[in-house]
Amino acid sequence: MKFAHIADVHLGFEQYRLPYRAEEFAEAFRKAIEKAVEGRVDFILIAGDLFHSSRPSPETIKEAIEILEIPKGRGVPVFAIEGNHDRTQRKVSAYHLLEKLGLLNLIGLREEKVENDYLTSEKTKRGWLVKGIFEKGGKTIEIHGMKYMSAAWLEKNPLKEVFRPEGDSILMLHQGVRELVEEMMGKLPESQRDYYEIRLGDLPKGYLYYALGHIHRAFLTSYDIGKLAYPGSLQRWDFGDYEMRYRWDGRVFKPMAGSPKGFYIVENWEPRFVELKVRPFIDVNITADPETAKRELKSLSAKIPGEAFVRLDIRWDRPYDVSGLVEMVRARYVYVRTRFERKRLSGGHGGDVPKPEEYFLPVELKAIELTGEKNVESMDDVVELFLGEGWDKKLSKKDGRQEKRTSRVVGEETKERKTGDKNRGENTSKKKPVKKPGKPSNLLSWLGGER
Ligand SMILES: [Mn+2]
Repeated sequence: MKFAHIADVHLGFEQYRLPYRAEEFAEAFRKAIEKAVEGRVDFILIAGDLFHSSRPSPETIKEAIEILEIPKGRGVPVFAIEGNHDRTQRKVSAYHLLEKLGLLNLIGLREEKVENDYLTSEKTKRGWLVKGIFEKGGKTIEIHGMKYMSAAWLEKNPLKEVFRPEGDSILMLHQGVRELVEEMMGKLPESQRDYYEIRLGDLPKGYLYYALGHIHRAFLTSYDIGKLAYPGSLQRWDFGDYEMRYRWDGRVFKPMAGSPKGFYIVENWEPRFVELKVRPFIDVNITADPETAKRELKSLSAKIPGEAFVRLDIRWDRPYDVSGLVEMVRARYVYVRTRFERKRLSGGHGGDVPKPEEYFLPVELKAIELTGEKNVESMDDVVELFLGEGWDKKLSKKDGRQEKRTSRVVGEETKERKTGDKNRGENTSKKKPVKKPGKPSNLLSWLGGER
């Protein structure tokens, strides 16, 4: 028994608003499907985010159809779940369309019972649980799973109550698992709830393979008696998902390889990573004076392939003109990020971290406190805070604030484009002036900005 496990394809994603990146995402998917079929897999799993959006364009759908016709033509079934990017709250998603065309089989909770060669349904109190089935040589494999679910839903419906392994089975989910995310990205603060919905122990035991999606970096581990894998996205997702990072250490650029892109082919429950050659993303981190930066970038440039996307991540304590630096790098696309970094205090690590009071007005701090704890009931208080009486008084300390704000603006991202279309980089750091609503009737225009 042999199968492919693909995830986070993101068809239709015009990364950095470059239409040709969407074509490259599709190309990676075509390559993965071709490699899977050439590798003579029995079936293919797509663990969510096949599309970048829940409403893919006709062009994107056409692309998906053309690529999924490859396994269909070879009699290789595809089993899929919807991800957070492409699930829909409506009844019918693009996946249902593809299913109707016989291009894939959709796994998960559904309102209608589905029975065919590859799907079977079980009545549960949450609706029909539609499962994949694959038979070969007198052996049957069950494929369980469902679309991306929110942390709130999963709290009310523990996975262990929804899924139970039956014989040799696979569990396919599109979720972040806290422990694994932390292993990949380091310890997360409690406030970073966006990266995961479940903990490792929430996964039901007894499955032979946990086919996960959602985390865009390849990751393989074991869980209970099975293997657990995230294939990661097929194309590089951003500059944190680099092929190579060069970090300036004060003397030289230290190279650091990132993770490969691709998917898994699993044979007899043993996953093997199949790497795809995709556009290189190079992340250059530099803290140096302009002259040094220019000189060193010039020599580093020889190591950067012409087709690469490059980020120049510049930390400075005093801004300087970066256009000279951008010219040093010969690459398809150059993205500049500048960050303000105060000179470290003498002696070792952990420079001086500014206090929130230096950045925010008391009224803003109060709003942060009220909303920070996911305390939705306090929303009325926040509205009252900003719209209630005594606004002028709440805006006091204005002078101190003006000055501190500057450093916050400098710290924000700026983009620059070397090639590609016109620079549409809006200056996001420009703050709209805070308006005080005169009468309640002005509330909407105040919240939505003026026409
Ligand atoms: Mn994704």
